[in-house]
Amino acid sequence: MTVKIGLVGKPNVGKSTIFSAMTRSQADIANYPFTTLKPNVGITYIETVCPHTEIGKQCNPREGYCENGIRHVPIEIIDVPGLIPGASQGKGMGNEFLDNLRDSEALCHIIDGSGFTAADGTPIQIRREPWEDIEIIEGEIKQWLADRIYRDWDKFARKADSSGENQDRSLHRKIASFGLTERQVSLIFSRGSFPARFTLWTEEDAMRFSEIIFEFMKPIFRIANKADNMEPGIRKELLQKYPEAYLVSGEYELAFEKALKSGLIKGSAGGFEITRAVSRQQSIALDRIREFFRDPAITLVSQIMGRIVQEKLGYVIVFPVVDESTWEDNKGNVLPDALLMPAGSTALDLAFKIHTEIGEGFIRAVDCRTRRVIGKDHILANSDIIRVISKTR
Ligand SMILES: Nc1nc2c(ncn2[C@@H]2O[C@H](COP(=O)(O)OP(=O)(O)OP(=O)(O)O)[C@@H](O)[C@H]2O)c(=O)[nH]1
Ligand SMILES: [Mg+2]
Repeated sequence: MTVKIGLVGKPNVGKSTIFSAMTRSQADIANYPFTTLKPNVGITYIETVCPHTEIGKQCNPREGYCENGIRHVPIEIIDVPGLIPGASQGKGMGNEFLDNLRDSEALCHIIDGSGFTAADGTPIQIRREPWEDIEIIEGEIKQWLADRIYRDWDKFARKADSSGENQDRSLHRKIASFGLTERQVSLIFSRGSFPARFTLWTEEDAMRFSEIIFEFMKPIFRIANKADNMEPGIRKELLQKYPEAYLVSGEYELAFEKALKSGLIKGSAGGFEITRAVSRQQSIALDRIREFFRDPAITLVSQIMGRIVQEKLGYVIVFPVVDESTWEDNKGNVLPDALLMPAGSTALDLAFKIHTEIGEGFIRAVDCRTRRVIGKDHILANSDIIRVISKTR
């Protein structure tokens, strides 16, 4: 199970373009709403310095890859069909597509920075303020979540109230598919004051509860796409309203990736050279792309995921090994696994992630850099190389 991130937004904002740039695959892209009819699922990578550079041996990744000492750790990206006002009620492509986001840990809300699309994604000639869509679309997602929680509520409430079971436990079971722990549910539950009996809950209570859940479990990151065609005033205002928003251009990044792949250019997005004879038109386009990415306010979509997963969600990348001196597994593979572990994970959590049996038989672990023995409660740090010693191995 890897970390999953969902791309959401109204139609025609460039979700599939961003998806293609991130996953280096080809999703359907077109300037009309509902180009995407089925979710696209793909892999992108987050980058970290690979510890193999410390021991002078090349690693053998089981998943992802390693290039020039940078380990690329896979995560999953889901590009869903566009959402329109009323989506949670089944309008547009219907809310079944929202269900695809159920197990996404965070959502990237893509908005059209250029403003040349209406609320339903239809192309328009006069710019709209791009932040208008933030409330509309995010409101739909919250409503969808509330509906999922409130679905079959009466039946659930009657049963839970009469069972005498602890309320947290009942509620946890009801929303099990959202992947929260019982402790998290208790915490959310204690944050708002909810009626003492489930049968007394109103739809409003469910909405309030889902809002707290939402903030807790589905952080939203806003990404303004089409920044290549954004008015300076609008760009400034957006960043004032949403200082954490990223500015990107899926289109330019995709063009850059393609040119790089075909060998037309060499180097980074903001500093590439053209290596072959190109037409004047191509040369102008490439210069414009290079210039665009030189702007420090612009982020590469391929780097956003690393920032979100590591900096915002607090994941650490941990390398479990079997041999503490060679950093190999028992088949001689050097640093075979790079595992993403949630913030605050312990050595015991790692043991369970490797295998339930290893977790159950946990004896102690070793920090392979310092060769120090660590206990089950030891909190893992980014780039830790850990050997777990367990009754089963
Ligand atoms: N100027 C500019 N246009 C872009 C950019 N990204 C995408 N587009 C254009 O926006 C249109 C929509 O792109 P898609 O990627 O199909 O949009 P989508 O959000 O997946 O749309 P749906 O699948 O209909 O929900 C296409 O014409 C793209 O070429 C960008 O960064 N800049
Ligand atoms: Mg699409």
